[in-house]
Amino acid sequence: MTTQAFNFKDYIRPRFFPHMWCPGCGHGIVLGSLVRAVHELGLNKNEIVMTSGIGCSSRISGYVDFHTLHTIHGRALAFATGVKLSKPSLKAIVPMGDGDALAIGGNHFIHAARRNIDITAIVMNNRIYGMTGGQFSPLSGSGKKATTAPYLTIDRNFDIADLAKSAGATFVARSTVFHANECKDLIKKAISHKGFSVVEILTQCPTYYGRKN
Ligand SMILES: Cc1ncc(C[n+]2csc(CCOP(=O)(O)OP(=O)(O)O)c2C)c(N)n1
Ligand code: SF4
Repeated sequence: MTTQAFNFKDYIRPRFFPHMWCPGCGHGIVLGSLVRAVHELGLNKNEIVMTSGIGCSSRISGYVDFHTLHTIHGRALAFATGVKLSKPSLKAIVPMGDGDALAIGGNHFIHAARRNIDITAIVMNNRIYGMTGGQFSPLSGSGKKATTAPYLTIDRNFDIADLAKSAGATFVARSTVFHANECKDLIKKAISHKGFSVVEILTQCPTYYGRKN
C-alpha cells in the first residue's frame, strides 16, 4: 500500500504515445486499472515483468514502464513461465486478448492453470480478433456477425472463468471495463495472490465487434 499521489505518467513510456487503440476501445481502461493497481500495491516497477503475445490487447506491454516482453501470439504464458522459473521473485503479469488466450494460446492457458504457476493473467475479452480485422474467436458465441461469419457464428463460446477454475487456477474473477475501479481491485488481489490468477475483463471493440453486432 502506498500513500503517494498517483501520476499516470510515472508508469508509462510516453515515447510510445499516442497509443494505437481506436476511439472507444476498452483496452485503455484496462491499462488505467492495471497501473492504478500497481501503484496502490506500492510495487517497485523493477519487480514487475509483463509478457504479452500479439493483439491490440497485447500492446499494453509496450506502453507500461515495467520490464516487458512482447512475444508471439498465444505464447505469452510460456514466456512468463520461463521468467518465473528463472527469477521467482518477479511479479509476472500477462495481458491477453480472448483470441490470444483461448484460441492459439488455449493449451498454454489450461496448463498454466493446471500447474498453478504464480502468474497473473488478465484476459481482455472483446469477443473478437480485433487486431487482424474482426475474425470470430472462441469467445464470440453463437449468432454473432464477424468478418469470417457473414451469416452468423454457429459455435458456442467458452466460459473463461469456469474453464480457468476447472483447469486449476486458484484465483478467478470477472469484471468489465465499465467497472474500472472494481477491475483495479481485482487486479490488486490477483497480483497479491500466490498461484495462477485469472482476471477476465469484458471490454469492447467498437470497430469490429460493435459495428457488426
Ligand atoms: C502465429 C500467429 N498467428 C496469427 C497471427 C495473427 N494475429 C495477430 S493478433 C491476432 C488476433 C488478436 O485477437 P485477440 O487476441 O482477441 O486480441 P485483440 O486484438 O482483440 O485485443 C491474430 C490472429 C500472429 N500474429 N501469429
Ligand atoms: S480494433 Fe478493436 S480491439 Fe483493436 S484497437 Fe480497435 S477497437 Fe480496440
